Amino acid sequence: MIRDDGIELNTKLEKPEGAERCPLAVIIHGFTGHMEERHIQATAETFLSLGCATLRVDMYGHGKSGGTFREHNLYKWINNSLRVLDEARKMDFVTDLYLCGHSQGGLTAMMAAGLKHEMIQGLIPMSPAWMIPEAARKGEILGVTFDPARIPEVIRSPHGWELDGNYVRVAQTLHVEEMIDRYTGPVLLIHGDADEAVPVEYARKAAGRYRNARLVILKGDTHCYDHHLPDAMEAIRQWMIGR
Ligand code: FER
Repeated sequence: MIRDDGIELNTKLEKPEGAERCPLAVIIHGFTGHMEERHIQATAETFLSLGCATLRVDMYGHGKSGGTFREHNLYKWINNSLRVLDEARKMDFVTDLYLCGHSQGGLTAMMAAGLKHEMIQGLIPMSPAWMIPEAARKGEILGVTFDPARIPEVIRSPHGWELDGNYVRVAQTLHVEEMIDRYTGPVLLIHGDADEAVPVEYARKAAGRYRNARLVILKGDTHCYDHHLPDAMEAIRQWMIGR
């Protein structure tokens, strides 16, 4: 557990066997997700197999962390990630810090990497949902539409979730390009070209804008790598070995 401004964040630290000092990868799940999802677990296992410790975290209002889903927003998630990175930096076995996030966690990782650029030796946004701010400015969130100038108190999805309107107000203020420009370290972007939640064009756009990026597109794969998860993990392995 790590406390962030009174909120308990559920975390899981795992270290590779036998390593005294090693790098550490912070791993962040997506919207409605948590640290035990198949693709998040696989990501942790991949880093561990490469001799890299992992720190998975359930973000505000998700998994076993404090806060409610309805009250979560991207400022809270970005603050959570800064707090977790500070905690990770203090662990005395840690050599380098990697930051990895899936979807909304990928967007969060991109924002945090911009804010803490000198602290992060590698950034791995997986299917990052970095169109959320743009979509929120246009009046859309996961297929639910609204007047962007008259944000409702609550956003209700046909899938059953409810989000406070503040989620949208916060999202509208984020300018991801500026945060991309602030992070000049190495980046690995992974994205399926049959992603149903985040268009693959956003991965191409991010790869073109980052100073030092590799882009791996998984042919025919979905948002959570339903078809080619081992290929997504192999992309991480190859990139890490090449560093
Ligand atoms: C959206 C598209 C994708 C959105 C969130 C996502 C909240 C994130 C998905 C994920 O994290 O898996 O419009 O709005």
